[in-house]
Amino acid sequence: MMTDTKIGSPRSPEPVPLDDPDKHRIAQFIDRNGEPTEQFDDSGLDRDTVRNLYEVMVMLRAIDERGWTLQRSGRIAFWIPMRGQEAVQVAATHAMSASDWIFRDHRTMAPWLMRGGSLTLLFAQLFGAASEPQKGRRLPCLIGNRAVNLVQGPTQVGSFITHACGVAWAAKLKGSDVRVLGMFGDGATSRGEFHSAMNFAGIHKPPAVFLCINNSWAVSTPLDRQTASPEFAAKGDAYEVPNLRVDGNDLFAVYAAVRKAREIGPTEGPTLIEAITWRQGFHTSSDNPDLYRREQENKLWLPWDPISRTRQFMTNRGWWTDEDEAAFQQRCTDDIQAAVEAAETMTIPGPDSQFDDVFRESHWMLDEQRERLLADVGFEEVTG
Ligand SMILES: Cc1ncc(C[n+]2csc(CCOP(=O)(O)OP(=O)(O)O)c2C)c(N)n1
Repeated sequence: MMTDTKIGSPRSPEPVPLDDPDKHRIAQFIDRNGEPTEQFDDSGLDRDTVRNLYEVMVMLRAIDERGWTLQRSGRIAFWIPMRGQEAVQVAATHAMSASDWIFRDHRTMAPWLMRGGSLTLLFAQLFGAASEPQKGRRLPCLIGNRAVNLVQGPTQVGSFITHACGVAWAAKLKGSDVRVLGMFGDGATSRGEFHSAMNFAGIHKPPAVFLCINNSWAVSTPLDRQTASPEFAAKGDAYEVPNLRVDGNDLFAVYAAVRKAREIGPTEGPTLIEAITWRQGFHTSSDNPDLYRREQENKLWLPWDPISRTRQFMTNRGWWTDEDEAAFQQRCTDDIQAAVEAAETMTIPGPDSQFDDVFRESHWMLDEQRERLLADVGFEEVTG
C-alpha cells in the first residue's frame, strides 16, 4: 500500500488480491478463466439460473453504457457507473428471498431489475420524470420500490446501515422469516452508522447480511486511507459479528456466501461479508479518476472482469454460445432504446413539487413558500 496519495498524483498500481486468494482469506469458486477452483460449489445454481443471472449482469452493463452516454451528451444530469461490480450485486440479490428487505447504495441497480422493476421506470428516474417511484425528486441512480421491499439508495453514504439493522431486529421481534440485506461500499465503513449497526448486531443478533462491497476506492480515497486494518471483514470480530471475505467478481462465491448468511436464521443473527471487487469506471460522471488512479491498475483488474469470467464458465460447459451472446446483446440494445424513448418524453415535475409530501395535509407556511417560488420562477408545467 502506498501512503502518499495526493490529488493529481496517482498512486502506483496495487497488486490484485484476487490473484492470491488464500493469502487474503478470500473465498473463490472460479478462477480468472472461469474454471472451478478446489473450493467450487455450484450451490444449486443450475444452467438456466446461471444463464439468467448472467443476462442480468449483461443488461446492467448495457444500462451502464447507455447511462454514461446519456449523461455525456447532456440528456441526464448525473450517472454512477457500475461497470465491474455486476456479479456481487446480482448474486447477493438472488441469494435473498423475495420478501426479504434490501437496502442498496448508489452503485447497485441489480435489485431493481431482479425484483421486477421496469427498464422504462429506471430510465424515467434518470430523466427525473414525475411518474417514477421517487417522483423525479431524487438523484439519478438512487431508485427504490417500497412495493418489493427495496429501499431507495440514500445520498448520505452508509446512512442506511443502522436502518437495515433495525428492520432485521423488527423482523426478529415479530418472529417473521424476513431477513435483510444491506449493500454498502468500503467508504461506508468509516461512518458511525456502520459501527453502531455492528455493535447492535453483535449484541441483539438481528438476521441481517451486511455486504461490504470493497472496490478499493471511495471516490479518491484509497484503502489505506480508509482503514488501518488489512481487511474490512475483520472489523466484525470486534463486535462478535461472524465475517468472511469473498471474491466479489465471482458469481458463485458471492451467491454461496450470501445464501449461507441468509439461511443462518434469527438465533445466530448477522454476518458481515466483504466482497472484493473493482470499479472499472469513474466514481460518478462528476469524477476524474486520472487524478488519483493509473490506467495501468485498471488493466491489472480486467482479467478478473465478472462478466467475462461467468461467460467463460458457461461456454466451457456448452451453456452459452456466441449466438446466444449476440441475440441477448441485441435484446439489451432494443429494450434500452425503447425504455429511453418512453422515459424521455415523460412529464417532469415542477420546482414546487419539493413542497409535496412534506406533510400529509398542506401547511400554510409551505403554501406561502410555494406561491413565492412559483411567482419568482414564473413556472409552467414542462413536458419532456
Ligand atoms: C456522508 C457522505 N459523505 C460524503 C459523501 C460524498 N460521497 C459520495 S459517494 C462517496 C464514496 C463512497 O465510497 P464507497 O462507500 O466505498 O462506495 P463506492 O462509491 O466506492 O461504490 C462519497 C465520499 C456522501 N454522499 N455522503
